[in-house]
Amino acid sequence: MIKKLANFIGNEFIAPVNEKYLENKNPSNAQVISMIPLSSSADVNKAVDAAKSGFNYWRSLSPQQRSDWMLKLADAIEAHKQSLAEIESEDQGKPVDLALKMDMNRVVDNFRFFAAEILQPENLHPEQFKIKSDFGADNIIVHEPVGVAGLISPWNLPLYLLTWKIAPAIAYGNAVVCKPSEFTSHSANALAEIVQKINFPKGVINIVYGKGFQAGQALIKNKDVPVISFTGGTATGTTIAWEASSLLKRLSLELGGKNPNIIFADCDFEKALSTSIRSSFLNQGEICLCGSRIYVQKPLAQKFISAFVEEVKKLKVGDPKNLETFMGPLVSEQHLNKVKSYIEKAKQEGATILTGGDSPKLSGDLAHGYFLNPTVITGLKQNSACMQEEIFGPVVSIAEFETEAEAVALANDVIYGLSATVWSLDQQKALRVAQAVQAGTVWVNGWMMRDLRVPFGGMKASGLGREGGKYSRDFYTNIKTICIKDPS
Ligand code: TXE
Repeated sequence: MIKKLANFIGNEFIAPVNEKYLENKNPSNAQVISMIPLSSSADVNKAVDAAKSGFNYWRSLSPQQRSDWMLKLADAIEAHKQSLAEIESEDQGKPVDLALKMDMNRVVDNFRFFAAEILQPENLHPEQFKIKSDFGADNIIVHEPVGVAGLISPWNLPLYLLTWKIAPAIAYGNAVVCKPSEFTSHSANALAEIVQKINFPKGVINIVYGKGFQAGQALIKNKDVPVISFTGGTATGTTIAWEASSLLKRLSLELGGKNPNIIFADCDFEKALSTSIRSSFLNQGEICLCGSRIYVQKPLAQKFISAFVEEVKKLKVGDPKNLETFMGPLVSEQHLNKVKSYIEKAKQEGATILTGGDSPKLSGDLAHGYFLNPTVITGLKQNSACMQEEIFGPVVSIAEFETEAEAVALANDVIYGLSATVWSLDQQKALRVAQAVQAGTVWVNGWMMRDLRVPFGGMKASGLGREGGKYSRDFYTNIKTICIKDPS
C-alpha cells in the first residue's frame, strides 16, 4: 500500500499546492512505499504563516505550560515507540531494534530534557541572577524567543536529529517549520500524527516535505524565519551558509565528519575492539560521529587488525526486522553507489580490502535491497580519497602509527573536525591527545556517550555553532540585557 504524505501545517495535513510528489522506496527491497510531497515556496510560506500565528499563542504560555505540553508529547511518543521504530527502520534501513533503542529513546529524551531545562532557575527567574555594576545599576540578562525557526534535517538519524532541533526551539518559546530529508520523511509524518492526536497547540510544529533545493531553499529564503538549524553534508551546509549570511540569519550547521579512532598500545584491548566495531558500523556506518579512520599504535597493530577483521566478519547484514541483524541496507541506491565508488577508488590505488567491499547474497525481495557488507581497508595513502573524504557508509580504513605526535598529526590531517576517539589507559596522554586533536567532541575510552547538557558541534569543515543544554538556549533565543539604574 503506497502512502501519500501531506505537509503538516497548522495541525492539518495539507497536499502540496503543485500536487507534485516524489517516489520513496523501502531500501530493504527497493519497492515504492510512499509518495513524498515535492513542496515549493508556496507550501513553505503557508507553513511559516501558520508558525507565526502558532508562535503568538505559544510564546504567551509560561515555561511551565510549555514544559507540560512537551512532556505530554514525550509520553505520547514513548507510547508509540515500537511503531515509530518500525516506521523509521522501513524508511531508513536501520535495524528495528537499533531504531527503538537508539533513535526513539533519544527522541523521547530530547523532549524531556528540554522540558526540564526551561524550568531551571536561571531560565525561570533571570532577575535572580542579575549582575550589579559599579555605576549603581542592575543588569538582567533575558532570553527571548526569536519567532519561527527553520529546521532542516538529514536521513541518517531522521527523527532523532529532527527532534534534537524541535525540542529546544519550542522549549524556548519558538514555533518551527521543519524540512526533513526527502529520503526519510516517514517518521516526521508519524510525529505529526501524534502532535495532531494530542491536540498540541496549533501551528507550533509544522513540517514541509520535499527536495532541498526547492522546499529547503524556500525555508532559508523566507524573511520571517530568522534562525536556521541544519544537519547534513558539508557541501550543502556551505551553500546554505552563503545564502543565509546574506540575509543575516542565525545559523547552526552540523556537517560531515571523517573522525579518527586513535588506539594506543596501552589501551583496554577488549573495550577498544568491541567499541570500535560499533563506532565503525553502527547504523550502517551512516552516523556523522562514526570513527571511519582507525589508527593503531604499531606494537598492537597486527593483533588488533586481525581481531577486528574477525569480529567484523561475524556481523549480520540482512533484514532489519530480524533481531540478530546488525546492519540493514544503506538508505538509497544512490548512496550505495556512492559508497561503492570509494571502495573501487581504494582498489585502484592498490589498497587492500581485508573484508567486505561486496554485497551479501540475500534471498527473496531482500535481493533487491541496498545492502553492503562491512568493509575494512588498509594500505591507503593518507592523502587518498578514502582517507580524506566522508564516505558515510560501512567502510573504515586502518593504518598504523608509532608516536603520540604522529597520531595527532594523522588525526588532524583532514578538512573535518567533528569528533574523535582516543583509547589509552594513560589518562595524561589521553587528555594531551584529546586537547591536540581538532574536533568538537573527543571521547576517551568510549564512544557516543552523550550528556545533552554539553555543547555539540564541529570545527573546520564539520560545521558552525554548538547545540545542547544552554548552548541551544543561546541559539534559539535573542539574548537581551536590561540595565536598571538604581533610582537612589
Ligand atoms: O545530505 P544533504 P545528503 C553527509 C554524508 C552524505 C552527504 C550528503 O556524507 O553522503 O552529507 O547526504 C536538505 N538548501 N551527511 O544528500 O544534501 C536536504 O533535503 C536547503 C552527514 O542526505 O546535506 C536534507 O533535508 N536544504 C550528515 C538536508 O538538507 C537543502 C548527515 C540534508 O541533505 C539543500 C547526512 C539546499 N540547497 C549526510 N540541499 C551529518 N552530519 O550527520 C539539501 N538540503
